[in-house]
Amino acid sequence: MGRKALITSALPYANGEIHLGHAASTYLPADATVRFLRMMGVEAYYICASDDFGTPILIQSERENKTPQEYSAYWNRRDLADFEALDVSFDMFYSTSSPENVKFAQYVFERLNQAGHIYRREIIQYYCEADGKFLPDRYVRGTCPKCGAEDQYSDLCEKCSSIPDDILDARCALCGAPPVKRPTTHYFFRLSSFAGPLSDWLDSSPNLQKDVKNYVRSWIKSGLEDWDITRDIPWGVPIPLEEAAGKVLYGWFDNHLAYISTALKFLEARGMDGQEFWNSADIYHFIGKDIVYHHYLLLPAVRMGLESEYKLPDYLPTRGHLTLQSKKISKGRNWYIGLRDFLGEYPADYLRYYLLSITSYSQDDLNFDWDDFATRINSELIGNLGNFVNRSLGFTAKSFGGVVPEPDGTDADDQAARLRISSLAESVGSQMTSNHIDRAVRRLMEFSAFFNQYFQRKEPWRGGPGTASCIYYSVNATYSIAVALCPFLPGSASKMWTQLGLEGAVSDMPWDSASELGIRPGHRLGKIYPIFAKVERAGIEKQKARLGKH
Ligand code: B3M
Ligand code: ZN
Repeated sequence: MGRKALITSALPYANGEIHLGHAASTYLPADATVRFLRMMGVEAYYICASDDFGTPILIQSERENKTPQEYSAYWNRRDLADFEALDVSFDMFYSTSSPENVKFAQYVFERLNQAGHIYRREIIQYYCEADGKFLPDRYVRGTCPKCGAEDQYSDLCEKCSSIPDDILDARCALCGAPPVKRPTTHYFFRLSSFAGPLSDWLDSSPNLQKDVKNYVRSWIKSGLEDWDITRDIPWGVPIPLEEAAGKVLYGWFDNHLAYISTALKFLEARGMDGQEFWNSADIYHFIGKDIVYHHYLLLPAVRMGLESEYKLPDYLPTRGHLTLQSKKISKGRNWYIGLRDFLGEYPADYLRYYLLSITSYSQDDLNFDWDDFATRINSELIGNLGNFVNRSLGFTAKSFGGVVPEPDGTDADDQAARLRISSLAESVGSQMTSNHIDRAVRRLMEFSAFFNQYFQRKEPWRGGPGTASCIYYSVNATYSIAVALCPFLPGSASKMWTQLGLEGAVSDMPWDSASELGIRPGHRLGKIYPIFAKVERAGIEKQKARLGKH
């Protein structure tokens, strides 16, 4: 039986556009991985959805005079279009408010409830008598007790970043009236009772990141609190109990369940047994470090509570945040680059190259720097890789009429070239298998640098002996580059494929073909042109000047 895999990346809130930060920490690493796995012959599917429920989305939809359904559906479509422009290859992009996910979340709630993992408790909550509503934290504003800043959320002061226990001078965010405190019944998930099984799971999961496991263990040690999974708002999955009329599940209860419900929908539409597939596949959830708690504790505990009807994740690749020009990204201060704006100026593959080559398999933050972006694109992607590809193919077109010659002898340089080609698939692939995407990209660039030097040393333009061999190996190295580049820069890889005069899609090639001599003597190349255009410094200065301005 062949290997199977299901890959997800954190579900974007249906509440604003995708920006470079999203792309860097989860979508691009997951996309490169899934593309690589497919070429490795793994039956791999990439599943995602918009995260539709929750108070912030409800509030924003009210502000825009839309229903929360309309509002979240708008962002769902918009996000998907942006992801497609970045060549993110989802097999399915669905939503947490889909009928399938609502039903599945209710089923999970019922199962956990029957198994005794859920209990009721009365809590005290703000209530606005004028609006006749319970007010979740986001609906209450007041003065921060710590720094004195006025008009802050009751659960977050945006001035001093503290999370106030009890905000001063509380007011209803809808009508401004001071709310009262009232008791309400909430449902709690017994996370605390899963401390033992969660520790065991961390210990027995070799593919989870070590450093992340360590601090998750420290959270478990300091005691897990049960988890309030209820909201008194009209936008969410209704709690499937008569006594709970008007209450919905907290968004973090249902959102990660959409990984499963969306995968099932996708697989079953193709005639497969979704649950069977899930449980025999490697499960990957790509996340950013801010949601470690939810993915290393809540998500596995909920799945354990279902008696592992759906298996736990094998991989939770966790990456750091993106900073912009070394400063924290902030929409409010316009220190921010929307994906759509970026792709209006530069090709998707430039962003893919830059972000994938700086994203380490760690929680270290990574930094988007405009000058560094220009330098890397111009000197690495174009100066190294693009240059070699264009040189080798261009020379074949000019001096051999576009027909790959029969090699004329093999010297030590040619032997080294041949060896480089035979080890490329393993050299890049082993880094991909261990999630080190940046190192994989670097190895590919080293390969291309090697061939630039090879070409330079062989001086084929002199036309002496060995010229045909140099061209033969160089064109084959370009073939290898096209195959191995495919998970990272799929658009550029397919242009190379066409220039090589090859049919079909390069993404359908088996990964190991990157190490084969895929081009035979006598093969005719396609039309050759430079694939990349230089990033101009003037444009970069314009982009820099835009940041932070309104
Ligand atoms: N919607 C976005 C975030 O906190 C949140 C992720 C859900 S993943 C199940 O980054
Ligand atoms: Zn009010």
